[in-house]
Amino acid sequence: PGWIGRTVPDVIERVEVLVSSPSRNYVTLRLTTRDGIVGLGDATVNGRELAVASYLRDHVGPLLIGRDPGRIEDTWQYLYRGVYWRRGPIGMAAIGAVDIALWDILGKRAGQPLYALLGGRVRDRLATYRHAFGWDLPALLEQVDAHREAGFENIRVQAGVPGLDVVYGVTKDNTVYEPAGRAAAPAEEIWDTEAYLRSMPGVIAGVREHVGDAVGLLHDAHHRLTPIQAARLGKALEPVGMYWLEDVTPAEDPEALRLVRQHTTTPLAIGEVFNTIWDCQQLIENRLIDYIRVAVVHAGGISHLRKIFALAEVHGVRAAPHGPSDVSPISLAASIHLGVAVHNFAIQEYMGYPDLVHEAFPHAWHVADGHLQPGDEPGLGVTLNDELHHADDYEPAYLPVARRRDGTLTDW
Ligand code: GCO
Ligand code: MG
Repeated sequence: PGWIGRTVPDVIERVEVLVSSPSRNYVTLRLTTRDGIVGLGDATVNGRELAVASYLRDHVGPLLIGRDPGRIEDTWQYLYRGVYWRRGPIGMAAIGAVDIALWDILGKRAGQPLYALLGGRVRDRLATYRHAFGWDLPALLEQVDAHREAGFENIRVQAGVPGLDVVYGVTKDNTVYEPAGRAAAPAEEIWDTEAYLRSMPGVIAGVREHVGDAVGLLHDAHHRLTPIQAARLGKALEPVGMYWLEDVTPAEDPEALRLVRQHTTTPLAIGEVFNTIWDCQQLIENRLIDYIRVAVVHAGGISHLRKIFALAEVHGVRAAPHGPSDVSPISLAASIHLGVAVHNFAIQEYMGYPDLVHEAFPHAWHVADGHLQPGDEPGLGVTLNDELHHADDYEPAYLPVARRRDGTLTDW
C-alpha cells in the first residue's frame, strides 16, 4: 500500500553518511524508513568529500528524521530555501543526495524502476560516450579502436601536448587516468594553452581520418581557454564535424560563450560544475550552447535536473550529464533512468570505474550493445556492498592545480 491518502505516512527513521574509499573516495547517503525501505544517494564532491559529509551529517540529517519520504519536492524546497545560504556545490550536492535517495525510496515503495515513475521510456536504449586518450596519435588510436570494437559509437578524445609533462585527461604511459591524486595536497601542473592549440586540432583531425564519418567525436577543453582562443579551436575543428566541444571557457562567465558561438558552428557543451537552474538559465535561454552537462549529484538531484532539462527542451538544448568516475554508480543510475525517460536527453558520459567500485555498488544498470540500460529493479537498482564501505576509509585526494609557465595560477 502507498502512503498517499494515509493518515500516518511512512517516516525517515535513520540517516547514515558513509565516506568510503573503494579505490577512490565516495560520499554516500543511506536513508532508512520506519517501514524498512532503504534509499541511496550520492553526495561526492571530488576533493571536498568531508565538507559535504559534514553538511549532511551535522546539518541536514537531523532535519530529515521523522519526515515523510514521499514529500520529495517539499523536502527539496525545505533544504534549499530553508537554509537561506542557498546554492553552491556543497549544499547542492547534499540536497542532491537527499533527493536521489527519496526517489529511490519512492520507486521501491511502488515496486517500479525510477524511469517508470518519471513517465516511462521514451527510448529503447541510451547513447553513451567513452573516454579515449593517448599521449600521441598512435596511442590515442589504440584506445579509440578498443572502444569501437566494444561497440561504442561516440568517443571523447584527449591527447598529450608537446612540451608539457602532464595534461588533463591523459597519462603519459597510457595507464588508467584518474583526475584526483591521493595526496595531502593538490599536485601542481604546468599548462600552456598556445601549445595545446597548436597540436590538438591536428590530433583530432587524425582521429577523424582514422575512424571515418560514422563515429561521434567529443573533446573536453576543461575550462581553460579565453573566448577568442575557444572560437579559434571551434573553427579549426569544423572540418572534423565534432559531436561537441566541451567546457571551452571558465563556466562562471556565460557571456564568454556568446563570442565563441558567433564564430563557430562546432556544437558546444558545458555545465558539469553548475549547481542550479540559475547557472544554466542564460546559456539555455540565449541558445549559447547545444548540450547542458549538469550532474544529478551536483545540481540538486533528480527533481532539479528535470526542471533544468524542461527549460532546455523549450530552447532546443539537449541533456548530456556528467559521468566521470567521481560521480558514483548511484548518481550514474539516476542519470541513466532520466536518460531513458527524458525526451531531450542526448547522451550519457560513461567514463567507467575501477572493478572495486562496481563491486562496492552492485548495480542493475549496464552496458548493452554500446548503449546504457537502467535495468528493471525497483528504484535506482543500486545496493551497497557493506564490506567495501567502512565509515573511516577516506583517503585525502585532490584534483590538481595548474600554473602557466610564468608561475601564474590558472584554470585546471
Ligand atoms: C569530464 C570531467 C571530469 C572532471 C572531474 C573532476 O568531462 O568527465 O571534466 O573528468 O575533470 O569530474 O572531478
Ligand atoms: Mg568535462
